[in-house]
Amino acid sequence: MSSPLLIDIKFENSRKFDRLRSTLGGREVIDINDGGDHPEAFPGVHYALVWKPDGKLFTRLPDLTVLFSLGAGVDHIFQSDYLPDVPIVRFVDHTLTTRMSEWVCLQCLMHLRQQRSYDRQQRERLWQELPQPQASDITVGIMGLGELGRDAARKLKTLGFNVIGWSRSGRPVDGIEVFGAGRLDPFLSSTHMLVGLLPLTSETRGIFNRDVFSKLHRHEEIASPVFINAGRGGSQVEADIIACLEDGTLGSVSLDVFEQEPLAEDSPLWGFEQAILTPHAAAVSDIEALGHYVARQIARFEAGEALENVVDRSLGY
Ligand code: NDP
Ligand code: OXD
Repeated sequence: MSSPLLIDIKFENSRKFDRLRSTLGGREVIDINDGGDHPEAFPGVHYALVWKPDGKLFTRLPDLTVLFSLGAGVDHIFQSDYLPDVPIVRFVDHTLTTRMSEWVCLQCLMHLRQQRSYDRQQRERLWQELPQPQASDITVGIMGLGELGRDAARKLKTLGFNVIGWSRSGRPVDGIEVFGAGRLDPFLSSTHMLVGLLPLTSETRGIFNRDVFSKLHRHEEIASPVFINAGRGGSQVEADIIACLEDGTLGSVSLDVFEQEPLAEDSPLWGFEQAILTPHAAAVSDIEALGHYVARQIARFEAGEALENVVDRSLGY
């Protein structure tokens, strides 16, 4: 008999849950957040799909065999002290990747074309041309060259930016210079716009700090250096970002992720003209694409084929 799929996602409405269920080919789905009366344990449940799960959930799943993440990131899963030794499959999906690249390209262009300054000029009814370097005058350095970083790199290149990248392994990526983990300083000193697309792990926590920002390359004609982050807020030190915006070490930022989410109403970050903030919405998982993906992975698993996009637990991503 096929195992149910248990879900621990806090859906904002039941329509999303119904859309997810409709993609799962009739498999029984248990939504533990539906307000129903659920048993203490779920024997016979082999699969679970989670987003920021209750840490103790796994103690209730004695037969768990494969764990799926609603998102590309899995730091939310590693926070549990009760994580069983089962494969963790993260979500890798074309539409997610495409939308992330749209967000990254949009931010780079916003800063290149000084849109925030033009917004102010519009409010002030001021007719004034600003300097206009072209994309090829700017080097975008991407930290994290995985599924998302590689696609963003390709699209930024198409827009004309010089693109370089930095990753743990330094694995080559077509068409861009890649710096390995030990070559962070030369990477930073060539970079005008720093893009963070890193997973949150013990190694990347707090990596975007004053020391890193102070090594970036300034372009005199735009509000630079620029820091753009859509990886995880835990990788950035917000007190340093604020201080660096205040003293000019950073010219402008775009942030989609924050140390605490939602961002506190009294965070000074809200108030900077040169800070573009979005509410962890750079690339939201499409619920139907997710359902199809999970169904396909379960079918592979049950046919004895390898699961895809399994997290390396020793690396944490
Ligand atoms: P991948 O696992 O495909 O890529 C991760 C990249 O980071 C790899 O290039 C990896 O290096 C690099 N990396 C990891 N650890 C280190 C380290 N210690 N030092 C240097 N490089 C490191 O992830 P994705 O591209 O799919 O996603 C990246 C992150 O984006 C997710 O983990 C998630 O946090 C975030 N995200 C945010 C979204 C949003 O809406 N804001 C949406 C989706 C994802 P190597 O190539 O050597 O392995
Ligand atoms: C993800 C996210 O990890 O949306 O996919 O943050």
